Amino acid sequence: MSDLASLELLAKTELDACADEPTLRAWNTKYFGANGEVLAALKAIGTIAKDQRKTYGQEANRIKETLTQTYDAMLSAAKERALDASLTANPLDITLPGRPVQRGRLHVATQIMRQIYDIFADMGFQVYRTREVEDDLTNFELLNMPPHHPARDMWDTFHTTTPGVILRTHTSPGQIHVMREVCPDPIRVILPGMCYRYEAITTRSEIQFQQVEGLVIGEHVTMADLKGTITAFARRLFGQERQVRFRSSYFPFTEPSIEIDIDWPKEDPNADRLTKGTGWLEIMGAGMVHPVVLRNGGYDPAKHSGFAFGMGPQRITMLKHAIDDIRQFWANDVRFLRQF
Ligand code: FA5
Repeated sequence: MSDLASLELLAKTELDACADEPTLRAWNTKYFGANGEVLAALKAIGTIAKDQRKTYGQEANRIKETLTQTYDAMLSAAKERALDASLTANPLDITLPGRPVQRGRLHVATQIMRQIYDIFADMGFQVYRTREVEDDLTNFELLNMPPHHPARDMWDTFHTTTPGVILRTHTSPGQIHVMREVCPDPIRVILPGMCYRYEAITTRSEIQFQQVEGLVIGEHVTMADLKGTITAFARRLFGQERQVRFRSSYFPFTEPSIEIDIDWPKEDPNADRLTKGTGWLEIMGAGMVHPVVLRNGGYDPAKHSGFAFGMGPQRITMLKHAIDDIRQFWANDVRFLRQF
């Protein structure tokens, strides 16, 4: 028992002398580590003669409790002192403004696509996505362009090593997919996505660009519906005061075919360049779905009619934001992208 008393006295004296965290931890190892002296005293309980064991055990545990409590209190006080000292030595000014965080934003192409989706969604159109890798049959033949049809020259094509498998040159083959899926029900969809053309890259033409196709099929769908839809779209995107002009044109998959222009404000210093002096600017091709295409999609042209249109959102964005080079869209230059 006197051993325990002198152990406590010694341990307590040494503990009181500890001034910081390292000396405290060293003390703890000495008395409570794997070979610690207090721990050894506790382990010895079993070896004490039976009649003294109870008193010895109680005393050993009391010493352990008292020392542990004092140690814990001294350790947290030492940590606090160290923190205070370091804050005084290296003062931290928490009133300084933080470093600005770089924030991302939507790519300008995504922004315009979402605007287009919103406008057509308000008119009851759904978004229908189809494949970018197509076959010759769907990209051309089923759209009324048999092999060697001269209209194929309008679409220079990337071919894969598998014969007949190509990258789609426009979103129009999506018309066939959606028609075959939902026929004979009516259709009101837009078909957005990437297209690929083996063309010389210029400031207005890329080999990879987006298109948004539109397709409406039902009974009694007329050219008036096409004109009304496109006029409403153009005015929402470009401004209510815009004039919309419909010009006759040619596409193999529509009959009649048209091209759609909007007037461009003469005050705009770029007006002459953009409109080649005419004051009108083309925004898309369109027309009434050709009877051959309707039939290829499963519809009976005697009962159903429809209209389709196809636009290039990159060209439309160039107009909206006076961007003079289409290559900027995929060049990943943040100085360009940050402007939108
Ligand atoms: C077509 O691709 C037709 N499929 C559009 C269509 C759909 C007509 C449905 C009738 C009915 P075009 O080749 O003109 O047509 O392309 C449509 C739009 O895609 C163009 O007005 C232009 O905005 C965009 N576009 C075409 N080629 C490129 C290119 N190389 N780079 C960027 N945009 C392009």
